[in-house]
Amino acid sequence: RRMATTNPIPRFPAGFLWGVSTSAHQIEGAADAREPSVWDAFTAEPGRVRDGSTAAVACDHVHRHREDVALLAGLGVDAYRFSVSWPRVRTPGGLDFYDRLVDDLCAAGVRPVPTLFHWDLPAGLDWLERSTAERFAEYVGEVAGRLGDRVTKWITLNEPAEHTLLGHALGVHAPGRELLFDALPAAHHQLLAHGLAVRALRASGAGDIGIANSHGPTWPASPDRADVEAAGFYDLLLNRLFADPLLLGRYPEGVDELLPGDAGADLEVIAEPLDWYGVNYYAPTRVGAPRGTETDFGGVRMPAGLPFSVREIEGYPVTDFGWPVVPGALTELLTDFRARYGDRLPPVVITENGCSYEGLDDQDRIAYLDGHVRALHRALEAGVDVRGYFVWSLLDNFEWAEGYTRRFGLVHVDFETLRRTPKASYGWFREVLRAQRG
Ligand code: GBH
Repeated sequence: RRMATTNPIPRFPAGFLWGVSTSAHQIEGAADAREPSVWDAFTAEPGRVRDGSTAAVACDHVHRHREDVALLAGLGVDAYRFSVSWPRVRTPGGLDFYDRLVDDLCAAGVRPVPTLFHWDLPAGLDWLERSTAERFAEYVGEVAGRLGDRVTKWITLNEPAEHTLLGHALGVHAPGRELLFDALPAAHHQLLAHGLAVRALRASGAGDIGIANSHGPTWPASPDRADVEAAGFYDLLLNRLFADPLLLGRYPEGVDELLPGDAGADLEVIAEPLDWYGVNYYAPTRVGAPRGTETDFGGVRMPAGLPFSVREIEGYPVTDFGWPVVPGALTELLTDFRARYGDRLPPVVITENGCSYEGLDDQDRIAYLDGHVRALHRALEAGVDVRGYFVWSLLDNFEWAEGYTRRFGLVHVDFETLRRTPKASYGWFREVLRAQRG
């Protein structure tokens, strides 16, 4: 067990946004009061979720949001990142819940930062179809019309990279497709949906707009050419495929034939200027040449036959999920981003960072977060314009294909009684925030 150092965390600039994140499907429950999503269909299939659970109740947040807002207020965060469930908004009265939540947050002095899509696509819609992007923009316009008088910071999508990889290429997340490289149209249509959503939000006069993309440094398994090339390809697929069109207005070379034929014509929409860029960061990935066998990617099986293989990172502690704890890789990621995108990179917000550990006295989580906040400060000192940091997550929740077996919360949830209990890390983060303001 490692303890956080006792040196105070360096001071972040005034106005730096401290927050915590959640997502609708992972915490809300109240599944009977919304349309089904692709995740409801997926979890109903045997064998899809490790503990056979569903998110029908989850943290029952819809009925307990007052208690959760009080936890946010007690923590002293500036902002709360949650997601709006598109299937709930499609249900008559569904927006009322978010209306109340936003009111309660404002009353508690916590700034609401909604994400408009965090993987819970309405059942019957499909990211392989271009029309889904248009439907999304209509829904976004509806949400902005209702919440835009109080919400001044928006996130369009959460991690289209992971939704494409895990949901459409490898089939370990909903909708459970195993299309490998044929999944890329789903990526393009999400990026198009993002661009159309930015336009819909701007048209409604909404404030600061960003996206939350999953990124991490890719480390070649060795300096050998085959490993370096494989790592470069992985970096292209998971990082550049999503950042380049948004920030540079073009797709990286080498993916053209995998995208829909007319993709180029959409780049102007996709590259609509952003007010800020959200980065979800957990761990670096070590990648080498293919080995002709399955490999393990943070608990996910990567099939043989891909042009790369994910390798274990040795020499670092790992979380309960098996992901390595490498705070320095966050500094590396951000300084590399700044070098690659230069002035095209808008101010950055870390929209997710966190780890899964068991227990209420979660000193390992404290060590993880402490290390990453310091690493973020080093990126700031190195000239990266970082404006905020959000911990994933406020609550233990439905961790997708892992069900309730991985706990990421600052607050423990007993999934029998739904009782919330702040962990040691909650108290630690509260003191960090207090010291930053003192
Ligand atoms: C996020 O996805 C999601 O947005 C959120 O909903 C989810 O609850 C949270 O993370 C926790 O999983 O290379 O072996 O170290 C993050 C997706 C996939 C991040 C794999 C890190 C690397 C594993 N991630 N990953 S490894």
